[in-house]
Amino acid sequence: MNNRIDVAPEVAEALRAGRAVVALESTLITHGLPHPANVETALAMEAAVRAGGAVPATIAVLGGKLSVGISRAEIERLGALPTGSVRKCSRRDLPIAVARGEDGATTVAGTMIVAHMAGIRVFATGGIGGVHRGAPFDVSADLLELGRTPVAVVCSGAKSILDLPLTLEVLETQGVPIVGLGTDTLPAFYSRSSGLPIDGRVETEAEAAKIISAAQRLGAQHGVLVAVPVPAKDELPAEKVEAAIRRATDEAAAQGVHGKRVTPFVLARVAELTGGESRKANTALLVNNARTAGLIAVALAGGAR
Ligand code: PSU
Ligand code: MN
Repeated sequence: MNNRIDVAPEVAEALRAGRAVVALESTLITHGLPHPANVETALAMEAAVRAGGAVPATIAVLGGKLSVGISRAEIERLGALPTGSVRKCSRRDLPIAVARGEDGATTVAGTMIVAHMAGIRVFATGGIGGVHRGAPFDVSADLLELGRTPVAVVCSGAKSILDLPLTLEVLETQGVPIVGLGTDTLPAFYSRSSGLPIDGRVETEAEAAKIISAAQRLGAQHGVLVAVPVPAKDELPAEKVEAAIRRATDEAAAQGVHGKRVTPFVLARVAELTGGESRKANTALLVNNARTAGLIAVALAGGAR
């Protein structure tokens, strides 16, 4: 591999032995959740991956190095930095952070790229980026990455701060299979269902692994989206968040917030406006997705056919 990627010994060892590894992102730590909930959640996700029998690999750029399996100390350090002080790294940002020897937080797209370079096939997060409401030309690079990088992304769909029907259209165009674990519809992050139908319902992690494995055997160069609804007891009714989302997206437009700043701005405002309730759902689904991804990675490593 190249000298710009640094893989933690435990992760490298597991990959060499063909054991299960799950990638985790870092933008969630620096831009997605406030301190100290961000650090607590990142560590809880690592523990949940382990509980499923897999090795966690949180990914970030550290001093210009693409780093796979960053330490607890690094998670704590990144999590305590002032919001916005670390570069948010999607595909187009990685060369800049690397060339300048910067620290960078990887988005879903950025994490997929680095995970694939390291040979990791499964990645867990909360929600992917998508097509923005009222700005259909603002399409997250996450969707295009899913169309070009063979990593399975386990998530709870996308937040309804986005235009979910248009997000599904772009995923279709990009050729991304959507596997619903115990669901026929795209989950809407805080809520179990967006009401939008998806095709690939499965009932178990092992069945999800079979689809990921089939994509690989077909030589697919694209990713697979594994959609896992938030646990029922932690679900937040869609109406409860809708008013906050409308207000936050309006404020973003009024204040001229655009580009990579839109998602963090809206996420932070929705969290402020909905208070602790949304935080609880957010943490619950992140930990549940990490555990689920661990089980999928174990099934894949066991040679799911
Ligand atoms: N959605 C969330 N929480 C997050 C993100 C999305 O509920 O933290 C982050 C992810 O890292 C995702 C990124 O990849 O935002 C998408 O940003 P953009 O819309 O600029 O592509
Ligand atoms: Mn965006």
